[in-house]
Amino acid sequence: MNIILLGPPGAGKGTQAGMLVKERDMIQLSTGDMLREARTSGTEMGKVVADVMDRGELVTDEIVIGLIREKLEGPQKGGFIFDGFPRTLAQADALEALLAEMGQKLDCAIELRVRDEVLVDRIVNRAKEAVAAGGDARADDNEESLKKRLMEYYKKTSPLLGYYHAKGLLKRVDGLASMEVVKASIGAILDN
Ligand code: B4P
Repeated sequence: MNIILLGPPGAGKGTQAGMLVKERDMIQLSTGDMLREARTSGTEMGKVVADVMDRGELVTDEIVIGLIREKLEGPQKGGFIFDGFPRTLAQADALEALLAEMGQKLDCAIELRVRDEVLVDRIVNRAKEAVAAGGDARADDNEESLKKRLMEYYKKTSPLLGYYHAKGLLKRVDGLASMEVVKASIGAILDN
């Protein structure tokens, strides 16, 4: 089974993907995590990625698709949870083509629906909690970057909702509920 978790920044894509892989034989592919790893690599690509992420913009399709392609060549287990990918129509087309090359397809795209005000609270809290725990907040977890990340989401990513709806693959979940309730709603979709 191959599924996508879609939603604005802070909707809980990473949180839910992390919870799902603990219970299901699936692999989480988070482009956010891959890019955060790339930015610490000290390479030229890593520097470009860091600049783009800190501004709250989307990294180029070319870089992101390249990272996903590499991961799809690795272990497959019972399928993939795409967390934060695709984020553009070009990425969605590339994913369909990559899965087709592997003789696979996408089973569903799950939208986590959360109001903007709640997203801001969650991201600001995540930054505070990271600092309280003695670490550093993510460089893009501040109100200014978040404003840009939301604009990018509505402009470039939200068209994917119509794209997957037209294919009959879109499912919606109330992302405002508690993490456990969201997890149960996603589980019910997957079990059907
Ligand atoms: P991501 O790493 O994908 O992260 P995200 O959008 O911030 O959030 P996510 O939805 O995963 O939120 P989380 O579960 O952590 O992207 C970061 C950046 O990477 C992007 O801005 C972009 O620059 C770049 N990027 C990534 N993928 C890309 C792509 N495909 N193309 C181009 N660029 C790309 O949850 C957030 C907080 O909410 C947490 O603190 C969590 O504890 C809390 N929370 C979650 N669910 C909750 C719930 N139900 N109730 C209460 N709190 C909850």
